[in-house]
Amino acid sequence: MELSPKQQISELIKSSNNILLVTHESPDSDGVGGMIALSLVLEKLGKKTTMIAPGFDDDYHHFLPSSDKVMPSLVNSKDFVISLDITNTKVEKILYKRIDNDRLDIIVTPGNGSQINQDEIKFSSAGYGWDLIIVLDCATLERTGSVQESEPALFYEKPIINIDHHAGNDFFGKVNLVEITATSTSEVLVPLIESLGRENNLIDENVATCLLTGIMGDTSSFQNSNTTPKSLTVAAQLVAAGARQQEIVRNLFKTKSLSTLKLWGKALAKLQEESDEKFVWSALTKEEIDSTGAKPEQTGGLIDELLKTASGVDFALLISERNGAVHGSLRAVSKSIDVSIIAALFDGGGHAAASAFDIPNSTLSDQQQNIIFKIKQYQAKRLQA
Ligand SMILES: [Mn+2]
Repeated sequence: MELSPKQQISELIKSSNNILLVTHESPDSDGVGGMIALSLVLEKLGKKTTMIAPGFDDDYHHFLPSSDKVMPSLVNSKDFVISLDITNTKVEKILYKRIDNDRLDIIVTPGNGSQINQDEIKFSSAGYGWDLIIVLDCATLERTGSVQESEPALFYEKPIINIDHHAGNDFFGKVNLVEITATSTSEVLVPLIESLGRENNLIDENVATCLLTGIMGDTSSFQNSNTTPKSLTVAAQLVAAGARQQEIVRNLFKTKSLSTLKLWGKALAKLQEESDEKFVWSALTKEEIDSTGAKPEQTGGLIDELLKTASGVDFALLISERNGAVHGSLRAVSKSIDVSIIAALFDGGGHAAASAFDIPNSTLSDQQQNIIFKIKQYQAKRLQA
């Protein structure tokens, strides 16, 4: 009988010792919470883990246990190997000498009057030592951003487990646990973790807190239209397991830095309602974001703030300039709309309830009119039908 993805994951984990966990760029509560939860569980099972969340640097997730172990990029910790072909050379002595603290000389003394030629010396990297990679909350490997860019070979060398809930997931893993009806990757992780060890209680207070953080992040604390009965059941189970729900609410939704409030103020002041086409939108230039002292990632929670202002509309849109691109973020208010279709108008994607797109190498002044025009056209047609 063929093993289910969950069983295959369990087998792969059993046979691995040193596991790399990666989530997406501009990591959110689901990516970070899910990743830390799984790492805590794997460590309990005696595994060594490394966590990478590209660009991780925010004030919201520091309350999570072990968040200080999340690295913002792939640290170049590969061993560097200098190898010498000794078929024709005898080596009598090797020593190294440190010169002025900024140079290291490795001195190889040949024996029996032999000589070392430069072409007998080779340099290479010895690899990172991970035997398994688990990618979380990423529809494609490209979502791991700088990790894939800096070390594309890494993903060919080792087996990948792909755990996600995005409809557009392209099944890049050796094993793919993709559940598109789940609110979040953290929700997908709950039954997986349970299956990893039935005897020992793997979902302790810390693990439950991380998982609930992920679910609450992706549903905006159960406010979004993507909230399902199942997600509420899982959340109740996590609270029963000791998840510190009040702490999550305080950190994710109530504690806002001054820069975030300024950023929200700017976006709310520019909020526009297209009442005929039933959506609200706002736009922020790079200068506007910079002037508040906020980082581009802080626009993440802002779209949910726009939602609260939006009654009687189908969706909210936030356009912002991010890393040389124009980034659009969409959230459905009404259950009747699939915002991933709108994101697809600009080659983006996501879920029916939450989607995004990027228009590379462009500015708001180039794109804003066109974006709004296209969306209005789409909505006008849709609402007529
Ligand atoms: Mn997610």
